[in-house]
Amino acid sequence: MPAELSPIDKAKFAAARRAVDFIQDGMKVGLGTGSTAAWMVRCLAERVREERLKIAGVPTSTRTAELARELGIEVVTLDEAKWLDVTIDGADEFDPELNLIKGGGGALLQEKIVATASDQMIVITDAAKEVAHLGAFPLPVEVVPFGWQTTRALIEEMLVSMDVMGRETTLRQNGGKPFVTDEGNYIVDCHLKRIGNPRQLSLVLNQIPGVVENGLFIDLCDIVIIGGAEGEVEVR
Ligand code: ABF
Repeated sequence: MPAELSPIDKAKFAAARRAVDFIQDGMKVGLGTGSTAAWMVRCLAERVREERLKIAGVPTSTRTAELARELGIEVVTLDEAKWLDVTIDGADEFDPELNLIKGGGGALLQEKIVATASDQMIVITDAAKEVAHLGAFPLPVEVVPFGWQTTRALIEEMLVSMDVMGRETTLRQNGGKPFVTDEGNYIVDCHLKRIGNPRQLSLVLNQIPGVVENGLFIDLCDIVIIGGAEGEVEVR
């Protein structure tokens, strides 16, 4: 573990390093997005180099693809890989059922597609992401730019009848302009505070015309690895 890391980065590194132990030679691996996933890519690249592992990596964002290539990991498309042995990714929140909120980094669409096309999903995280109920972290909802204000209004109208504590939505900005995802879409962040029924909310959100995908990952995470500031890890 690099000596100069902050406590939170030590926790992220510890979780990322432990997750890489699950990787075996010849695997096809989904490479997540975010700072914790970036540590995982670095640790995986070290194993590939030292053990001459043959790994095919499928990135979940352009920034992860760039990092993986820079570090010497073979990058392939999901269609070339067809199906993955495992995806390792971060999360913004996880609950006792290992359901997640993801998308704080804006990569939720590729992340959910890649995680779904994997035999196993391992989430690498730190204790601050653990919640009793999802929702304190604003739920990202990816929408097409066409008519996004109407889509946002339809989301808010739908939220009125949902089991949530908050119903405010905001268009994610990037330097005074709308944040644009790798697919050229926008993100509406839903400030729900507490989500009573994540499974129902995820299904209903994706029925709204203009909504591409939402950041609720239901029944996708198989293992969560929680890193600690002293370098310890808990695997659940
Ligand atoms: C990514 O990991 C995103 O879905 C999520 O927002 C992020 C968590 O970021 P970090 O690891 O930097 O806390 O998969």
